Amino acid sequence: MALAERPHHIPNSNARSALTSKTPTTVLLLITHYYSRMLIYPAIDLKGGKCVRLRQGRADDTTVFSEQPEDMARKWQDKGAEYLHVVDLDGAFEGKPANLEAIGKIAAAISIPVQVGGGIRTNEAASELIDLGISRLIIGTAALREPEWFANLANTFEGKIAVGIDAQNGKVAIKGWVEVSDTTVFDFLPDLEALPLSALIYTDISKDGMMAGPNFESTEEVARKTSIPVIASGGVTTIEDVKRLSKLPLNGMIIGRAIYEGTIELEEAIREAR
Ligand code: AMZ
Repeated sequence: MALAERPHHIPNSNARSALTSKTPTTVLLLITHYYSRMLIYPAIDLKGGKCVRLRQGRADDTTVFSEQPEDMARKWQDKGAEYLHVVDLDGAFEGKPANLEAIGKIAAAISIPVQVGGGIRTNEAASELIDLGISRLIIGTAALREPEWFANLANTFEGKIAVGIDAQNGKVAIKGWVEVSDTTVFDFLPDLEALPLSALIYTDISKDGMMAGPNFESTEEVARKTSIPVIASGGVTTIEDVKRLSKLPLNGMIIGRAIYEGTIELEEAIREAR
């Protein structure tokens, strides 16, 4: 299919009007988004320095997949990944990065860009990760709770900051998903529109790690209501899920448990998402 015909390459009217209020770097990012194909982001979640997966984000439901996360990073890169998604779970629970050593090893082991989220709540934490070579920082809790700090961060590290929106029954969850705020996802979106963000990572918590498919409806609704490039996360389980998400106006999708349990072959997902 020609690029221009692909549904996820047709920006919505929000996106067009938003262009006029953006800085040159952000305009470049949006144009890159318009012409690029969908990315598959293999996920590495870190807990105690190990590569794990949780179910619905619960720390008491952990499966360890590797003691050497940098080996996993190399494996996903060798299978063709173009971008890696890393979550510092201890960081998200504790409110400050807690797996910097493992993150540094991952960044040093591979040449593809890496995005990292979990516990980034200060400029110092952000700078430390940027210094380790991380290309994109994902901010969840502090984007909701400290909007002025977050706006500053987005401007300081323009092009490197993404917002992570984790939804529990339509409300934004924070602090390692232990707390659910009163803010709905759709109330939160307009506040983000004016910021120079490189991505919005949308996770439906009830689907995460459950191997029962993503929430297509809410993902599509989010993607259609924002001009920020959206990355879908949570529940991608089969190649049919990948195909169906590929038809939505997304920047890409994160795949976690499915590539560890083998219900999706990463190479095939990358082929299907082109
Ligand atoms: O699985 C969890 N309990 C979990 C998780 N995966 N809790 C937070 N996170 C991720 C979010 C986002 O990428 O999806 O951590 C990041 C947000 O962290 P913070 O500390 O900024 O809220």
